[in-house]
Amino acid sequence: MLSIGQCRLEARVVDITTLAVDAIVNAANTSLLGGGGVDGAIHRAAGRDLLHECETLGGCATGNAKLTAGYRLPAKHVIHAVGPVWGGGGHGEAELLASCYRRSMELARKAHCASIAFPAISCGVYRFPAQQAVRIAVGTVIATLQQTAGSIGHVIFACFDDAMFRLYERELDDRQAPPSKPA
Ligand code: AR6
Repeated sequence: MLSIGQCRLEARVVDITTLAVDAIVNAANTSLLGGGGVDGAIHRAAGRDLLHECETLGGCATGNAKLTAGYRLPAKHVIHAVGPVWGGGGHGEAELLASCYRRSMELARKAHCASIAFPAISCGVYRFPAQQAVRIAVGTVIATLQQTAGSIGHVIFACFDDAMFRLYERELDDRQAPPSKPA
């Protein structure tokens, strides 16, 4: 766990569809019409009404995100972020992934969310190297929190397996400021 100002950041091994937070982030594709992985799980748990709202959104560019209601999910909102497909690293993948986290935080703040949970965007079917993705995820969320004091007091990095959880734990630990020396 790590605190940045008033905000708590933590990693958990959990199915993101079970989290009763103000917003969960979906690792979507540009159509926003569903797919496999976490996207499929979110659509299954939210029900058909989520798809109907997504159909009105006109898709979403890579690196961007769009917000919907959560419908039958315990989460109030879903933020559909479109991560880059890993193509070796020379196609702006790192910046596009960072942009997903920035845009998701921005939309969550605009919707007055106090809590948000992220999956490891692009780390499944899109094959982004996990360690680099985790560094970008944590670094971008921290930078966003430092730049704008907003409503968000709790960020959860939802991991599907222990290996991913350990990467987030290490990254959060590494960014913990060293305790100040006694006078
Ligand atoms: N809760 C938390 N994490 C999960 C869950 C879950 N229920 N299910 C999977 N993960 P992926 P991508 C993890 O493939 O790489 C879809 O078809 C998973 O272990 O879902 O961004 C979309 O429609 C991995 O660490 O997303 C797109 O076409 C992470 O979530 C495409 O896949 C992301 O894996 C997007 O690919």
